[in-house]
Amino acid sequence: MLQRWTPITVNRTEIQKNKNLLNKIIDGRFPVLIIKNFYDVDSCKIIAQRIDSNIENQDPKTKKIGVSLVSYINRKTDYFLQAEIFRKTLREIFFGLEDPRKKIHDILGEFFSNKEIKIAEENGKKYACGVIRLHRWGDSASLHRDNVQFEAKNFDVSKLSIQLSTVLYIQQSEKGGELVLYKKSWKKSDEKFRNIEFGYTQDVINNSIQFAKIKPNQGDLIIINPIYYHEILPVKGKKTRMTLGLFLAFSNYGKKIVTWS
Ligand SMILES: O=C(O)CCC(=O)C(=O)O
Repeated sequence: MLQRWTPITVNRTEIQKNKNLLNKIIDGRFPVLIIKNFYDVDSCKIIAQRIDSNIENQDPKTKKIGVSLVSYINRKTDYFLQAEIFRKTLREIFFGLEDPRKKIHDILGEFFSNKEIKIAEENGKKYACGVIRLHRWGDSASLHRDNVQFEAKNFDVSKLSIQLSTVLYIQQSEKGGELVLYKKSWKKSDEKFRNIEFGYTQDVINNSIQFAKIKPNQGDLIIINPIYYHEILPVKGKKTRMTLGLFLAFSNYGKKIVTWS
């Protein structure tokens, strides 16, 4: 029997008093930290409108705007080239609004006041900062986990031992599109359950584990430990599910937290 694994939900103002919340996400005691009303809803609407009117019209099949490192594991030069190209695109999308990526950096600064928060850099080149993902009617993301330490050993960010993932909900779908997190973290022997295209078969999570189901809510920010298996259920309805994703990583004793996408 699947059992609930309960999320932690807070308002932005409660973070100062609860700085150790992220430790509970890192060690898997809780599946997700949901920060309610993190980013202005009207700004979310403007961003969604810009995506709808510009990007969607140009290429209605686009699944993402921005660069995701896992798509460039063996193409490091291309990754850094594309990161620069999309830096400009994302700036245009957020133009005149509070940049949500800066706001994410600021909140990380509140959690980790003894560390410096910076976009990751390697050989003087900045990593990509933020990827907008679009899920339309019928789209889903099958069971997967994210772990740069295993996946992208030739990038410097892979040397950091603790990785978290932040996701800002820019727009939710009318129905469906829930994020489901399972209390099962990835281990190397799970690779036998890997799908050819993407993700893992359901066998990787046996049916006796806890899970959490999160309904995206415009303006909320979630923080998860992405080594725990998760999936996005199929989106239903005409409204595109839109998110902004950003990873962060650090080591316990290092002075820096780096971010990338
Ligand atoms: O969009 C979400 O709710 C979760 C995103 C996700 O699955 C991921 O970043 O790996």
